[in-house]
Amino acid sequence: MPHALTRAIAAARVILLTTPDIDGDAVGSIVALARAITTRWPGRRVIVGADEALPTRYAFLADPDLFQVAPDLPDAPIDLALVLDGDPSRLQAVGEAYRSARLRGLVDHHKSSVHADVDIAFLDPRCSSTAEMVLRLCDHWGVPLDRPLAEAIWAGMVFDTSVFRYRLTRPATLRAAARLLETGIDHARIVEQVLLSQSAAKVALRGVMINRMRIGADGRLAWAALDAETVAGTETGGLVDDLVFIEGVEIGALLVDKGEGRVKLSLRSRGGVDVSVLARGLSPKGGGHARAAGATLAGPLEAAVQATVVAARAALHAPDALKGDTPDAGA
Ligand SMILES: [Mn+2]
Repeated sequence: MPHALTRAIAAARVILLTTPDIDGDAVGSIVALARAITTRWPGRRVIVGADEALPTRYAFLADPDLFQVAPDLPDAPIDLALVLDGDPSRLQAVGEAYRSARLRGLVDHHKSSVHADVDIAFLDPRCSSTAEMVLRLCDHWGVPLDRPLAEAIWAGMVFDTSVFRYRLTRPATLRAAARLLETGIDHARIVEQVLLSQSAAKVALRGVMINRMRIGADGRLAWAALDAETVAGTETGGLVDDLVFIEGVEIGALLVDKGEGRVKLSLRSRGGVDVSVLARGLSPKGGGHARAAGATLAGPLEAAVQATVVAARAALHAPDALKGDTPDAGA
């Protein structure tokens, strides 16, 4: 167990929790860890900072004021900064607060996380979600599993496993899930809130994506590109899943023009290709899991599409070269 992390939290007065991507696992993990820390060590001040505001979908998990948007963070010297569910190198404005901390740590289940800028790492790439790792911390610290804690951890687990569909769902994951349900949480409502419920704009965007989808590499690659004008600020999380679950397709790739010369690439795999290696090959900060990964590429959109398709075709033709150490792992 992470004794160094426990000692660092016990010794800190002001603790910053942050993440590079505000998704269901990141929010669930942060909310749960903040609660666990203040329960176990009353008097600790926990600041939650991120590069974006908390999406309204997750508002039911946290006081909206809990998540503060960098650089507008409280002006307090940070003793310990922890990044959850992602790589510290991908922090943007909040990275300055992270680096200002006396001690820096990482709690993560991504296998491609880089350990630069990290003093203490609690990593478990076999874990289905960072939230599941936070539950282990709660147990280690003797923090009782109450309903608010269980709701936050459940949100993270169901988000990252897509309700226990993916390979990283292990017996331990389901045992942990059973304990969460035993607290009496409204598990179905949380699944609806974090995964199923979508804006009308996103459903319409899915239609556009499917219309623009291209299939290549003998039916093994599906990709689509969405320009900034079409996306118009609509959230695109999870759309890429529609591309990979097509019969015969092994890699799904969605490219979204974020403006200012940046293109967000989301990759999914269900064949032998480790897309975290593919993402890393396309951008030094790219990465993720064997079956779900991403990267930010340089624009214009057409150039990013071209680079992605070329790299994905190469990966499909030489899958051994891109296989990770644990081909069975992946989100
Ligand atoms: Mn995660």
